[in-house]
Amino acid sequence: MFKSLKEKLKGVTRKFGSNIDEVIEREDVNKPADEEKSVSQPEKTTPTSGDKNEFKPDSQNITVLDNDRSPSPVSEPKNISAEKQRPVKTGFAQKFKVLITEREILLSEKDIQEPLEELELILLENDVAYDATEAIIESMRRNLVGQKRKIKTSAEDFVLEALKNALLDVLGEGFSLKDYIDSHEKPVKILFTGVNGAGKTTSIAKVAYYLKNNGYSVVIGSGDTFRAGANEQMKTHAERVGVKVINHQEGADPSAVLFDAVSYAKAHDIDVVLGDTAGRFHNKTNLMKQLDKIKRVISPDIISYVDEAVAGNDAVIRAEEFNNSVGTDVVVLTKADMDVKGGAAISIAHTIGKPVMFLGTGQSYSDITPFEPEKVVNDLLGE
Ligand SMILES: Nc1nc2c(ncn2[C@@H]2O[C@H](COP(=O)(O)OP(=O)(O)O)[C@@H](O)[C@H]2O)c(=O)[nH]1
Ligand SMILES: [Mg+2]
Repeated sequence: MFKSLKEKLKGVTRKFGSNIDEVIEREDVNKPADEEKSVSQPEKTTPTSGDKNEFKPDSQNITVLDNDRSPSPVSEPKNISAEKQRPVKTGFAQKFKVLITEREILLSEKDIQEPLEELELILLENDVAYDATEAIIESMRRNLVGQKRKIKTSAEDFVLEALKNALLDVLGEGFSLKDYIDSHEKPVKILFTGVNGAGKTTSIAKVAYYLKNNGYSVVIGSGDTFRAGANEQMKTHAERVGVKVINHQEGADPSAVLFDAVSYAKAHDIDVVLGDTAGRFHNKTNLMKQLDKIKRVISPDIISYVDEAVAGNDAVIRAEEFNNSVGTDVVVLTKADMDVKGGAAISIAHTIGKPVMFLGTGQSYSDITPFEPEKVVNDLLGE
């Protein structure tokens, strides 16, 4: 998932890191000697043996970074001047590339201009919408430039933190279907809408499977009465995941099908109704009219717009149009497993102002993931 974007983000984070390291070096070169001493009354000792395991850095807030490992805090104080130990230029340099204390740094726009521009280009090239890209860049600028900032471990970690916050800002809060169901009157009625082939029917089967596994009862309304074979497809899925499906004949009024599904749920104490719809009609106006009627007849609690993550910016534009015409509460992004860019997943919530509810991540019924921004960002940034 989002492989190309992940790699590019890794590369640009490194660039930010090395730019910031240069600033740190420059500050150190310019720093008067007595100021340096005043940082931590040093009683200078240097490691005496070649055994790496014996090396114990000096103060509580020193972190040793191995390029191949994640940072690990090291305690056991000794009295080495931390400032003077960074970067380590002894034989340890091979193993411990960077050794820094927690320190403060003041960056100017110029110091990070190049990687910032590169980041902007990477986001746009990976289909992150323009507005979301600008919001991310602005957040990076705000979090890095113009004020003294604390760097706790390495410059790269410092940048990762800023990037994480910037991405979390645009991803919004996400949407927990379980929490929604738990706090609403049953049955909760969820309508799935969106273009043909986007993955509505498959997603309904996956959501039914997900809800069943989480202890909720489900009925499906086979509301795509327009396409020949849609009923059969839905029936097969429903049988496989073990969920009741309500259907009428091909060409029937979808509002009537979904009305029956809701009545069935009420009569059988079922928690959730999942309503399928046609992605296409004779023309767009008719499709909109049909959706309007469904809305009037069953008053869905959640209108879920389904589109493919792989469609990138097109998915974002379609979702926005759909939200403006029919109204949308949440978005389901399918085929994220085939999406190397991740642009739609990153920008759709920011652009349309509605959260992503699920990511479809494959062809199996279990290939559906609740969209949790923190997890998505950690995955993107390789944590
Ligand atoms: N790889 C992958 N394929 C998916 C995913 N979701 C749906 N599909 C496929 O997309 C195609 C269209 O799905 P369908 O549910 O019929 O779309 P609908 O027309 O919107 O109902 C089918 O071949 C699905 O197997 C997904 O998350 N990953
Ligand atoms: Mg379908």
